[in-house]
Amino acid sequence: MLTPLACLRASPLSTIHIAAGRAVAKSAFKGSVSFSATTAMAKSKFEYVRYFERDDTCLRNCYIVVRLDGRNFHRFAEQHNFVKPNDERALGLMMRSAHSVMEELEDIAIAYGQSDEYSFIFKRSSNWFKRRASKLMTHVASQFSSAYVFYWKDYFGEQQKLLYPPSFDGRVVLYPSNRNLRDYLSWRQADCHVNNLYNTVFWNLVQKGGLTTSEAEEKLKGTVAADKNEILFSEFNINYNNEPPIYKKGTVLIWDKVNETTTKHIKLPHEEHEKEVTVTRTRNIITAHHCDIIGNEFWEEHPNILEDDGC
Ligand SMILES: Nc1nc2c(ncn2[C@@H]2O[C@H](COP(=O)(O)OP(=O)(O)OP(=O)(O)O)[C@@H](O)[C@H]2O)c(=O)[nH]1
Ligand SMILES: [Mg+2]
Repeated sequence: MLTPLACLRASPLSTIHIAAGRAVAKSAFKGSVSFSATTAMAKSKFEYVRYFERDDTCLRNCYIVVRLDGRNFHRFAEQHNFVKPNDERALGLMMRSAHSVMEELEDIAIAYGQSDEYSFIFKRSSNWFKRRASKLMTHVASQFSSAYVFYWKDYFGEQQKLLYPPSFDGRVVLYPSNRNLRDYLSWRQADCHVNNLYNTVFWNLVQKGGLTTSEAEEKLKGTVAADKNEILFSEFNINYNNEPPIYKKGTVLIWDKVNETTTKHIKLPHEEHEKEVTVTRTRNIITAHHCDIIGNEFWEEHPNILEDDGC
């Protein structure tokens, strides 16, 4: 078998065709030649393959939503002994990973997550990576995945080892108006609510009520939200409204401005002693909220998340 170096040496130079411009040939090592080039340098005959690349620039003025979803997390949760139906460690780790995405990548105005999914919303005016969908999506997915692994131990400790590398799929969706974007986020939060209510009743029936999973499934067939609330209350003394907001509402991450006050000791040139001075500066930090985003209140409290529709 040829080593990579041997391959390089063996490659026939005649296959490298210089169409035009200046090329500087240098002897890199004995018996082989490599090319270094100026920017004016031309293209090899292979260059045409670039034109097979698809233009995936996202339409201007639209919000760019990148949604990630854990691959086969049903199995992943089982294998890593996630608490049913909600594992605080898992939700915390998802939040930490999303935080890392917002910190590292530019122009994300808001993120929303629940279960094994997170949506990241790039500002409609963003020009990050020239709005190329594949670049945006892959950067989000890889940053999120590596953060998930990197911070695993902070949430699961030494007892629960990470048994295999998790992965997340990604998709890009464009929304042209504030209404569309809000409806998208409302859709994800409504999904969180519906699933969480179902899962809360289901696992109470199984874990506390002693039903098998099929019996619990059968009992819940055809029930509406009010029926599920009733089962929780009458059979398990649980008021669904008092369940933790992170389970019921998911997690919203946004940028917030905070004032940070620090004390500094300054000595002016013509003064004998140091002076204590308080300095206040405004910093942007990411904050987490587990609140309703379907109604208007959240959006009225944070008017800077959405950009003007008249762009
Ligand atoms: N026990 C437990 N399971 C969770 C938790 N969060 C997510 N999951 C699991 O992750 C699944 C996420 O749903 P899906 O994304 O539809 O299913 P998936 O198995 O990831 O399948 P694909 O996304 O299609 O690959 C849930 O059905 C749960 O099984 C949690 O906090 N606790
Ligand atoms: Mg999934």
